Amino acid sequence: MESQTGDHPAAPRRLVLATRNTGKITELRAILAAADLDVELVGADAYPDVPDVKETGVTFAENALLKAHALAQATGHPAVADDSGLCVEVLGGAPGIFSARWAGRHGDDQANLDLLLAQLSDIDDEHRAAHFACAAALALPDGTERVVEGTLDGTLRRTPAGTGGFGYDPVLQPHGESRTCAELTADEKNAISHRGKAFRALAPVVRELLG
Ligand code: ITT
Repeated sequence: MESQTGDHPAAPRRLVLATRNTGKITELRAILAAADLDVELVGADAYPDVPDVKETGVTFAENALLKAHALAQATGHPAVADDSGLCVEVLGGAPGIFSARWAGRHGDDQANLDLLLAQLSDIDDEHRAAHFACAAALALPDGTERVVEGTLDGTLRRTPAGTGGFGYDPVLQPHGESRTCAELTADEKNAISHRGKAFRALAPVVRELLG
């Protein structure tokens, strides 16, 4: 526990980000920094001995809470986590919680994207609606928990475009945009993204619970 006594101002509370996905860490840092929280943000990589938690939940919210609680318990610090994915209408919401391992190997973005495009190759443009979804969770070592959600609606391109972002960004074109998420700047994506919305909603909760 950081000292809060004496004449020195209290050190900022440490907040651990429960992810090893570098694309996400970059986005979360920017989003939480913009919320101007007096916290020291540290990625899960700062705790290499803490094992990855099994994502056994069946919803984004359940998995986000699992990850946040596991890290809060293991580190003794408040932890935030997200679980996110792409939900394709014509696939009944899949890949959904399986987005990171859709082609079999967890985190193989290129293989996941190639498989999805192949599966949708016969689907006409008007039936290619999809959205990104994100649940953002905060867990404290004492078991307190909060979870909020955000979405980004769009349609799926037939061919990838852009080099920014990660995952399925090169094929998701947000409604009202002529570019894919991978063609937006980081700030432009954060302003409209599922993760941006969820973490902006979580920021006041972090402020309230961490003081
Ligand atoms: P952590 O569990 O360590 O946070 P992860 O990559 O496994 O990292 P998720 O379980 O939340 O993260 O899976 C999210 C997957 O959904 C991710 O691998 C992408 O394929 C996709 N995804 C989520 N958000 C995305 C975004 O903003 N842009 C593109 N693809 C995204």
